[in-house]
This record gives sequence, structure tokens and C-alpha cells, in this order.
Amino acid sequence: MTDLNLSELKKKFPTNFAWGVATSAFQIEGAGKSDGKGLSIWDKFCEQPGVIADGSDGMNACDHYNRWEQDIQMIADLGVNTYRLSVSWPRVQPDGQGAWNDKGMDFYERLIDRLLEKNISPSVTLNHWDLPDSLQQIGGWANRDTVHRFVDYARNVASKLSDRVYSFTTHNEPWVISHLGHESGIFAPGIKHRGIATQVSHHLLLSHGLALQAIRADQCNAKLGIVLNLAPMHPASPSPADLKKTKIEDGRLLRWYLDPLLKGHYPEDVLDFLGTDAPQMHSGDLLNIQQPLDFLGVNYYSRSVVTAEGTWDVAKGGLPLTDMNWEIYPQGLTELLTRIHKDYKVPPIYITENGAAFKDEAVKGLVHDKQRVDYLKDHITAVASAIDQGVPVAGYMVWSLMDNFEWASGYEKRFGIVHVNFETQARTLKDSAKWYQQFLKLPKLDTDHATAPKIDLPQES
Ligand code: IFM
Repeated sequence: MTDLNLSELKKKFPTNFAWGVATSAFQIEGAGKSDGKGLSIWDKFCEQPGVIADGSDGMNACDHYNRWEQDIQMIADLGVNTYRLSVSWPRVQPDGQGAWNDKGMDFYERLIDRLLEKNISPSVTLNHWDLPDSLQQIGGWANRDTVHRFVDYARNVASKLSDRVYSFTTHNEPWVISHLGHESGIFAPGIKHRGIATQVSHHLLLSHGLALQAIRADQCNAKLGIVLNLAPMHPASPSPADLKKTKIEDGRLLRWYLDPLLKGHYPEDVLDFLGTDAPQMHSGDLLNIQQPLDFLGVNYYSRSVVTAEGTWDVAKGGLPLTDMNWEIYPQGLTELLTRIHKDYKVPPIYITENGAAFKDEAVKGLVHDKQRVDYLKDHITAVASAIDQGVPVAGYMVWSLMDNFEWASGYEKRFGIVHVNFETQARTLKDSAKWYQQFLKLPKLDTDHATAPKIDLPQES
């Protein structure tokens, strides 16, 4: 990868590029039962022994529900112009249908108003996995009725916030909800059934399309889109079996979502592979799914290496790994972006998540996370390279603002550029946060003569 100095790198991006940080409600808010909030499927899932690595839950998380003012100041101090957050459905509508919880909604109203005061554009995700548990009791995403409950909820939130919000994302990573939540069952609600999983993915897509139509019918000015977790798939070997499996895995992760969203059909090879596990559809569903997208959000962390047997030992790749055991593979982001630009008529793309977990420790008020600084720099460079090749990338958001509840890994994996001490709730800017802050301060220089400012990371005293 070309090693640009930071000023040169910054110059590659337009001045109106969205630079941000991202979080989600369940992972940071805590206040799991406060002010009338209902329980989500993740609250219930965490109650089961053995499903969360450290036996924790999201009841307190980063206590952001109570510390939001301090946290927004911290976001503003980073110098970002965008903040991606999610609304917790059970906080604003405890049962997922019927009564609305004004106290919960007030929280997001205050948050958004404060962001605007700080000149930060809010980008709001409506479903970052925390489905109200009451809806799970009647089938959750496997029940077609949940589609309509989501549309009502989405329309209601949009009617309250769309005068102040830059964009709404319907769903974050439907593959994760479908696959990890309903096929492997390692995420909430913990179901292990391929047929249910594919039905869930269809309902998520349908609810996305219907929500876009409902929100647009209300004359909403905010941009509307969806966020997918995508990765290039590489066969572990050129054997026909590995190649065949790679094509199917690529179909299930990427084409299963992008084909219906942007081309109006599911991929034939994946439908064949699913056989009787393919979803039940009603006529008109595909038309409803294929609604114009104002943007596509892409979450990128690593590539996937595929073997016919479904087992791949990352050590074999010889690449550096994050604390999640994910390969660090920045060139995969350029590969992915240029590929989707070539294969689909993509709208503006936002990198809505990118980041890495490492074993960070705060020592005397400092956190030296050079690996994360390198990770971010190399991935931002990979985005610049995609832009150079004509891909319409409009924004980049670091996952995550701060260490938080990393789902089945609990609090053991730290993705933040801000360190959180979960006992005291103290926040400490890691070196990566300071690096990002300085990078964001760099002007988009107009001449080639400027010399890059040297970035001195603080040393331990
Ligand atoms: O923490 C998650 C986030 O909620 C969704 N995308 C991946 C992140 C890291 O695993």
C-alpha cells in the first residue's frame, strides 16, 4: 500500500467528506430498565448462562444514557462532522408495538439537538439488533408481522427526528441478524435453523423497503439507506471445492443483500443452494425491497478465507491479527469497494464501520495503541485508493467511539479509540483518538508545497 504522508492522504478526500465515529445503543447506553425502557432480545439473551464470554450484559455498558453530555463533548473534541448512533427500539416503544415511551424518545431528541449545536451531523440507525423482546415472544423477525411493526416504528421515529437528522439507516448488518442470530445462533435470539434464518433475512429486507416507502411518503428530507457487513471472499486454495464454496459464501454474504436491493432479485445460485430453506415470499415483495437508496453503508473489518469444509485457520494466512483473531487486510477494502462499484449501480457509499479490537491498557492516563493507529491509517488509505478508482465514497466512520459491550465477547474486546474503565466509567483518549483528531484537523491543502505537520503522540511521563 502506498505510504502517503497524512497531509497527502487527507487531500485525497473532498472537503465535504463525512468523517465520523460510530456506536450503537445497546453497546453503550446501559440504563437497561430506566425511564420505561422495555427489554430487548439482547437483554434476554445475556441472561442465558454461557452465551456471553465474560457473563456480562448491557444493563450498564458505558452508562452513556446518563453521561451523554460528556460523551458528546468528547465526540466534538475529536473534530468529526458526523456521529453514527442507533435508536433503541425498546427504549422508545417498549413492546415494539402500541404505546410509545416519550421519556425514551426525549433522550434521543436531546442528544440530536446537542450534536447539532456542536455542528455534528447525526446519522441514525433504526435497528442495530436490539429488537423488543415482546416481539420475539411472537416470532420476532421470523414473523412477517414484525415487518409491519418495524415500518410503524421507523416511520414514527423519522417523523420526530427527520427535521434534524442527516440520514436514517433501516438495519445494521442484516446478515449478522439472520446468520449469527438464527443460523449459528451465537447471537440473540440464539436460534439455529437455516430456514428460519433466510426467512428472517427476507423480512429484514422487506421491512427496509417498506420503511423507506413509508418514510418518504411523509416528505422526509433525511437520506435513507441500509448498512451491510461485507468482505471479499478468498478461496483457501484453487481447488474446485474451495472455489465452489467461496462463490456460495460470497452469494450468501454480499449478493443475497445487494442483488434484491439494487437489482430486484435474489441470486439464483444461492436459492438453489438453499433449496427448501429458501424464504417464503409474497408477490410484490421484491419490488418493495428494491427502493431507491440514497446511500449504502458498508462495514468492513477483514477479508474471509473460505475452504470447502468451512474451517480456516487464520494463522495460515500469515497476516497480523486483531484481538478478534481477524486478519488485518486493508487492501480488501479497496478490492471490495471497486468490486461493488463494478457489479452494481451503487449510490454514494459510506464506510459506516471500520476499526479493530486490541488488548489496550490505560497506564497513567495514556493508552498506546499503535496497532490501531496503523490500522486506521491503512484503511483510510485503502478508501482513498478506491476513490481514486472512481468509487463514490462519501464518508468514513471509525468503529468505535469508545470501548463497549462487544456482543457475545462481552467487555473483553476493546474496539474504542477511547478507552473505558468499566468500573469507574472513566474515559481516556487512546493514541488512536489523538491521531484521528490531528488527522481531522489537517486542512485539505491546495498546494503541493505544504509540508506535512509532524504528529507527536504523547509519551508516558
Ligand atoms: O460491534 C460490532 C457492531 O455492533 C457491528 N459491526 C461489527 C462490530 C464489531 O464486531
